[in-house]
This record gives sequence, structure tokens and C-alpha cells, in this order.
Amino acid sequence: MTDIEGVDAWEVLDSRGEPTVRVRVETADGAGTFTVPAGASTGAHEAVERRDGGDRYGGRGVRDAVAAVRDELAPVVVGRPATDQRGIDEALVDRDGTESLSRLGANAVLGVSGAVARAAAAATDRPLYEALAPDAGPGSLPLPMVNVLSGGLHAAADLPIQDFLAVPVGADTYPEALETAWAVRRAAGRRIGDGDHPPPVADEGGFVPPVADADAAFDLLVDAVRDAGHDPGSDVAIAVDVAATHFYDPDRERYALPGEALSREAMIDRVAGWIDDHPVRSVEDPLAEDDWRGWERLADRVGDRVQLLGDDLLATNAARLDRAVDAGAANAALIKPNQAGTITRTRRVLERAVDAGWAPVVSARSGETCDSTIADLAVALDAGQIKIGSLARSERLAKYNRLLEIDRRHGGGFAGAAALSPRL
Ligand code: 2PG
Ligand code: MG
Repeated sequence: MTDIEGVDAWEVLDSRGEPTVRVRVETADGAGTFTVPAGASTGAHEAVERRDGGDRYGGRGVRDAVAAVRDELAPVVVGRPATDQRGIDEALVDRDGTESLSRLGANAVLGVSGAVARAAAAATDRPLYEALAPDAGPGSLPLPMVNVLSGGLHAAADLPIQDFLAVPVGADTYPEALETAWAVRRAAGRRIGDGDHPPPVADEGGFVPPVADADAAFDLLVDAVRDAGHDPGSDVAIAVDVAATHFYDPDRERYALPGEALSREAMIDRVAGWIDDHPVRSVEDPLAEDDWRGWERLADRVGDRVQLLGDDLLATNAARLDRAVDAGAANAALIKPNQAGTITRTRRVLERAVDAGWAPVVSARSGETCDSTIADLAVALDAGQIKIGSLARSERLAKYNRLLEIDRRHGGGFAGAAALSPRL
């Protein structure tokens, strides 16, 4: 019996110590629990997370979202089969009544949606990566892009660029990819640390580098790749999440980097320069979330050479993805369930990206828990790439380790470098 018999929700704390929503869905044959992640560098076009305000937890409490699950969303799903993910997600969105899910909160809606997926897997006695897979069955293990150096809103660093990541493009298996990225991270830590003490880490477990300049950070990472015995570019490529929305000044229309204020054209030149000077294979959010003209120009210039990955630009939103595909503004889409608000919306955006010939990259948030659902989602939907953060902190390792378990139990091969856009 997969019919949903009960739904409960409560407040827990995430990896930053911030409150978040945990939901449990019960059927006669099994239950599922899901915990909602949260971003720091959130985009304006994401589904809206609901916070209580007031004094509790500095205004960050989620008691209202929890109450919305218990009082408004539970009655919508109780009695329905947990396997009807699409029908349930539609009913949840209807009950909220807003496109952005701002009435009840996307954290309330996604909490229920994710717990339903997990309950359906439990009730049908299948691993989640099978239960979430379309008829064709689960796909291959994704190529990880592993955060090594952190700046921006994720770190008390002078570096405004958010993530510098290692992409183990030469690896033949997922475990080998992990091992390669681990060696690069350790080498970077040795370059930054004083030998006796580990360097400080940021929200996603990446190191906080002692540099403010992007070129210096690229050099540090490339040196770490060499120290680890790998060839920069062919064994380990570099990815960067510029997260440019978060240092863009819309009033002055300038990108504020240390000691300079760059126009759109100057920012495009800067990003193109990084791609020319370093073994960069993927660039996320190189321009602000509504700088459509800038994105189009950059895509014209470098889109045939590197993966141009939209995060804040697309916000895992079907309408924004369609617009970006029509405009040729990027060639890859970051996929974050809590930007979309339901598992079904997440799946749709991913499938639309694939239909358009774009590469999807399933992504965690900077605020996470040990919930590993996105690892299963990436394999189930054959995303090909995943971005979880660094190889440190249990909320990150829960997902990397879940992928090791899926590799062991399911096999399915490794997507590898072929998953990157564009195909070179
Ligand atoms: C991003 C994410 C994850 P946040 O920008 O891609 O790295 O950060 O969750 O803070 O939006
Ligand atoms: Mg991003």
C-alpha cells in the first residue's frame, strides 16, 4: 500500500546552523524523510523560501513553513498514492496558489515533495535512484565538479569570486574522479596552510585562499593540480562559479571587483581572459542574473569552447530556461530542486535542458544537511554532472558517499568528461 497515511514536519538546523524544514511522509509500507537545503547566494528568480522573521533564530526560523506543511499541505496529500509524484506536486502547487510558492513557502512545498519521493521508494522497496528514474531506468554516475577554493558570499575571503572547482575530466570511473579531486584539494590545502594547521574552510568545505585576485586563485588551483601529479586541462580541468549577481551594482551598472568597477563589456573581456589564460572548462554565472545582453555576447564569444552554466540566470525555472535557450545565452543549466520548488518541476527543467542540447548539472546549496536525495536524483535522471561542494564536511560527504554506494550497487558507468557542454 503506497497511499499516504500521514505527513509531519518540524524545524531542524542545517550545515550553517540555520533553521530549515524537515518533512516525514508515511505510508503503510514505508516512510520517507526529506530536509530542505538553503542558498546564501540566492537568485531573485528562485521559488521563495519562507522565514518567520521576528526574534527567534535571528528571524530565520521556519515555524510558519512547518505549520503550512502540517495544516495546509498534509490534507492535500493524505490518501493519495505516494507513487503519484506528478499529481501530488501539481496539487501542492495549486494549494499554494502562487507561481513562486511564496504563500506557503517553497521550503514547505519542496519539503513535502521530496519526502513523497522518498516514501514512494520505501513503499515500493526500490532504491531512490530507481524510483525517481523514468521508464528508461537510471543513468550513469555523474562527473563531479569539486569545490577547492571559496570566496564570495560563502567565505570571509577577500576574493569576490565564489567557487574555484576541480573537474577530474581524465577519470574513467566515479571513484577515480573522487580520488583525483581529493588529491588536488589536499595539495591546495598544503599550499595555503602553514604545514601544521589546516587552512580555514568556507560554507561548502572549500579552502579560504589568501588571495583576492581571480588570476592568483586560478594559478593556485593549477599549481595544486600539478602538485597532485596531474596534468591541468587534460586530467583535471578548472570550473569557476563567478556568482557575478552578487557583486553587480545595478544602479551604476558595474561589476565591483577589488579596486575596480567593470562595465559589462569589461567584465566579458575579463571572463574571456580567464578562459584564455587558464585551463577553464566551465564558467557559472559569469554575469548578473538579468544581464541578458551580456550573457548573449559572452556566449557568442566563448560558447563553442567552454560550458556556460546558468544558475541565478535560470533559477531552475522553465520559463527562464526557455528564454535563455531561445536567446542562446548559455549552454548548460544548474539544477537545484529548491529553486524550482517541487521534484516534478526540477525534473521538467532538467529534461527541457537536455532536449535543447544543454548539459544539466545537479547542484546542492551552500546550506545543506546530510540528506543525499540529489545524489540519487542525478543518477536517476542521468544528469551527467553534479556539484556538491568540497570533499569535507559531512553534509557534502553524505552525497559523495551516496554516489559511491550507488556506484557499488547499481553500476551504470560514469558520465565523465563527455557530459560537459559543448561537446568538443
Ligand atoms: C551556487 C550555490 C552552491 P548557494 O551558487 O551555485 O554553490 O550557492 O547555495 O549559496 O546559492
Ligand atoms: Mg552558483
